[in-house]
Amino acid sequence: MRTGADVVIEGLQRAGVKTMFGLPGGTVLDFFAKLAHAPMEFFLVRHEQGATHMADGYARATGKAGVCLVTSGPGATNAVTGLATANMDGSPVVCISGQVPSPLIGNDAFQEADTVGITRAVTKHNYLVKNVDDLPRIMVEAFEIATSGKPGPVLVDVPKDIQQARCDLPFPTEMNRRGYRPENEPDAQDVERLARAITTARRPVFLVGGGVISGDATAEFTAVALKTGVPVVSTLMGLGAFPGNAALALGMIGMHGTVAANRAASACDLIVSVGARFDDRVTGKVSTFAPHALKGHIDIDPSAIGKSVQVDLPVVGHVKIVLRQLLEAVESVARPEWLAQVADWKETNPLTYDRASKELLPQYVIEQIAAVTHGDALIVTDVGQHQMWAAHFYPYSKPRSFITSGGLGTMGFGLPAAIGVKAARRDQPVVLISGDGSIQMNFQELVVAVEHDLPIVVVILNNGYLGMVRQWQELFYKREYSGVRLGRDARHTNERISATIQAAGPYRPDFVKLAEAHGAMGIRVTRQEEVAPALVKALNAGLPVVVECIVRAEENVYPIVPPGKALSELLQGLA
Ligand SMILES: Cc1ncc(C[n+]2csc(CCOP(=O)(O)OP(=O)(O)O)c2C)c(N)n1
Ligand SMILES: [Mg+2]
Repeated sequence: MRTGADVVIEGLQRAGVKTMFGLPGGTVLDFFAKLAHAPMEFFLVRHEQGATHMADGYARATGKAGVCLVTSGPGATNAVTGLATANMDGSPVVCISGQVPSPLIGNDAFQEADTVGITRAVTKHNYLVKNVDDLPRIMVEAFEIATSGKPGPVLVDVPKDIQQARCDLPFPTEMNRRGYRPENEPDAQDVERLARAITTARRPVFLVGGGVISGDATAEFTAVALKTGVPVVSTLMGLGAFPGNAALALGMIGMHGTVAANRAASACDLIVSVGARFDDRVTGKVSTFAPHALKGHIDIDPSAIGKSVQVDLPVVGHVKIVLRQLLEAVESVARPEWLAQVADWKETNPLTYDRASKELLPQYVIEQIAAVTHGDALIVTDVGQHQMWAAHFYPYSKPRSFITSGGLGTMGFGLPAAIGVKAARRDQPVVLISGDGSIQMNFQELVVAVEHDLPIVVVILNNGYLGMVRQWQELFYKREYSGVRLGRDARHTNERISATIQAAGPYRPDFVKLAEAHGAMGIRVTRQEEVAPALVKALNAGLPVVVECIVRAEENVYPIVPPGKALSELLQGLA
């Protein structure tokens, strides 16, 4: 007899799924019984948040849907942060969750949670399956919705009785759902109007975002940028969409953007977002964003247009199709003055740090990672200062080579995401750049990398702090440190810190021992000259390695645009 559980497994296979991440429980045992015979690699995680980030990492590295499988109640609620993370960054994740038997729904049954209610706001779409005959259609739709239009997570909640019920219906051959039709084809007049604006602009800028990467349109974007000769600024999510070493590349814009990118945005007369949504970390104070510029916006998601900034030249469509048409419609225009101006900003304000220091600085570690991997690794990050240094000091030249939680900024994303990335791209070196705070949020997943022979390199930039928060307390809260000291006595007040650090004893936890306890290798690095050899050893070890780098504690990320300020008001720090 073909059951609902068979339909789900068959649906996954029809979607080409070969890898799944999850953890069982009472309401998904029917799936797991079938999974035992399915030709798929199953990664047993240690926390369901890990499963969602692994699926998300897999999806970001490949563009294909990443799949996770969790049980009802606490399994599903543990998955919420991962779904929200994928949702904010437009990553195609399909999450199958078990649910208590239909007759018990609403009874506060054991391990019951209103999973569709809880996840509605953090998924692109979700389903509670009420009739087993809906399942073949829902499985097809789930993958179609996750991967089309603006990609995003889809959750399918399947009550236990539905998993066990008989289903004889075939899978539909194509999706036919009223109300969901991504508008891939742009309006020709909109494209024409934008092309004319680009051609006639005197100080134009492209703002490239993650949509160019998820839309597999980096070649098209590069062609348009080169043909038009328009300088390119990037969001965090857009890094890798345009070669970082190109003459037209001005680097990242926004709160931790480069001087050149933020000056260019403030001075331009046209800014065209290509797959970026004018997030507040990008715009700074919205009323002051690109004050002299017409705004163009290419996006597959019509609801993204005009959401935070007023858009003059909208184009709704698939970025790849739009850019192909734009390439035909735009003209090459020489703008020697503008290009000389941005080149000067770029040259006189490179991203830098205290290079003369004898101390081990976090930026130095990232430069060494770049040197040792020849800028060719897949870099995954957590969230904090280390994430911004990873954005600044590693040269990204390929799409899907920088994988980070941008929109939600989820600490704990990095390690499981790196595992998902490595599971998808075993041929590539994968380096996670994490912080001593973030890594502790999902450290338990390291054992999954060990068990599945995924030799990732985990670099922990240990500054003894929730560093990004400490930086804000230093710069914007008069250096009143509170709740940010890690590893040593967290009660130390600011004045007592420096005096008591040495006396306070060793950092806890001991990351080297923790790595070893998980079956990985652990290396601690405290001096500059130890960094490159440790990285080489880690990259060649053939097993997961944690490289803990004890870096200067109170180093700051510069430039920084203070919260609520205009991009033109960025602070450059001492560097
Ligand atoms: C789950 C979660 N909780 C809290 C925050 C707020 N937050 C942003 S950065 C940061 C500090 C991160 O510390 P660490 O991982 O050590 O990185 P560092 O900034 O020191 O490089 C915190 C607490 C967050 N982004 N995510
Ligand atoms: Mg830290």
